[in-house]
Amino acid sequence: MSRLVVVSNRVATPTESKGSSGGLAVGVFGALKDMGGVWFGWSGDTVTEGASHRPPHIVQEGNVTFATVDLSRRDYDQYYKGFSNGTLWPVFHYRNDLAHFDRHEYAGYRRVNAWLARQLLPLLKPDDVIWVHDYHLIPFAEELRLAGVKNRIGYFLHIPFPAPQVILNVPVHEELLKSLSCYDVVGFQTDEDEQAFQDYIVRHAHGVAKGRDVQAYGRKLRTGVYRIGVFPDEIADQAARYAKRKEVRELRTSVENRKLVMSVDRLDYSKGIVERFKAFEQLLESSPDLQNQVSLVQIAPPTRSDVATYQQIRRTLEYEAGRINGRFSGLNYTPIRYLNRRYDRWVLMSLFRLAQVGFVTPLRDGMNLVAKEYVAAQDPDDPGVLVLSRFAGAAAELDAALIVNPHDIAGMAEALIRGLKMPLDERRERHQSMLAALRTNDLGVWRDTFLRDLKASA
Ligand code: GDG
Repeated sequence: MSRLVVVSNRVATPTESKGSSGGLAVGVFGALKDMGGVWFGWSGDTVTEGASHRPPHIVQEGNVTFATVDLSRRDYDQYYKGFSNGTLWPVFHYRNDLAHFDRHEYAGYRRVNAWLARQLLPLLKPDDVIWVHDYHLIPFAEELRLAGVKNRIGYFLHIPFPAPQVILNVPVHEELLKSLSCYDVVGFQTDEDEQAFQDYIVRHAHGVAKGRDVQAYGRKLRTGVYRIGVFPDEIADQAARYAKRKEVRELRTSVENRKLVMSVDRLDYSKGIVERFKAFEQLLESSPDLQNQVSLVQIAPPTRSDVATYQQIRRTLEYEAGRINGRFSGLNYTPIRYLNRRYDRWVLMSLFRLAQVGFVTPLRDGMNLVAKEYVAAQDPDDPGVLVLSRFAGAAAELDAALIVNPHDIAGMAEALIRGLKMPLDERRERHQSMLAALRTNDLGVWRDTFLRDLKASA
């Protein structure tokens, strides 16, 4: 039987994979345990130039090998901070205004991909199935192919694939798309993403796309839509089990009898947090009966904080939270609780269950797992309401949410009010429908369908 080799920018630790953090790491580790194999990628550490080119650090956990490498400061600056997060992330989220392009960074991105591929070679066996994840590693398969690797190699893009007109802004778009064609299966979160990729192939690469079969740059590949999910029963169990713990009791006591709107995001400009704060302000302004009666808890652990655009969004949010709280706070009331720190997963799931509204309004998002986690964490007898951006991949499945346009501040405020006042019957009906969608397409289905297609390819 073939082994599975997973390649991602960051590799979860064995402890994270076994359940303490939940989510994606646990899902991927499940497949690795079933098939045996290797999880390969960056350790998360940067070291001096000379020390960075050491062979992978190996940790064995049963039949799974965790193999990680360190990056030099220059690799990190060019590959991770530069081209991945300064060019690809903003452009793929339709934010050309926040993107920059630097040839040296792109050269570093390619150099690190080539180097990572060479590090993986000695760990590979001929019939291993290789599954590469996300925008940091677009050229990875091309580098393996150049080294003579004939294995099946699949790629899953966790973020949106933008319309061709948008990706044309990246000066090296052709090289990137040519690199993608070296995979056997390229997977996307939504139909729109898959369509955008195929449109590029047909219009700009003189390729052919028939159904899921694509021919371009002298290669044949398949595309597919694999909507990433969660394990809803595990989340429900966690959310209910920890309801009596200190952190959860503290929040419940501190909000007294007020209603709670809950948001959790990595601190990122793609998540629409500024617009969300303004919508909450509008709700307070337009509904005096809700003033002092409802709080927004926004958990936003900082990420990529050495990238200038992330420093800017952080300043803007601090300003907006301060301004709105200055306007509407009372001696015993803070409308927006803005928390720049990371919480344990069980705390988040328990807080989701306490909240009457889950407020998830990204400007663009590949899927958005928080939306799914919020739904899964609800008490089915008395569930909260999800207010969800139409630009989250999750909106395709969670159409029983209150779907909003995150640029429409007044529309979001109205949806919040509707959510806060929604009768129990309607809440239950919407929740049941969304939970059914989560169950049909859970994290296991995502993983198994992708791997089934990859194994059947070539
Ligand atoms: C990318 C795509 C796609 C957040 N804060 C804390 C914490 N989290 C957890 C959430 C959730 C995960 O992080 C975030 O996942 P999202 O899907 O919401 O967003 P991205 O991080 O941008 O993920 C996205 C995803 O990949 C998967 O394909 O859906 O579109 O952008 O699980 O709960 N977890 C803990 N503490 C926190 O403070 N423990």
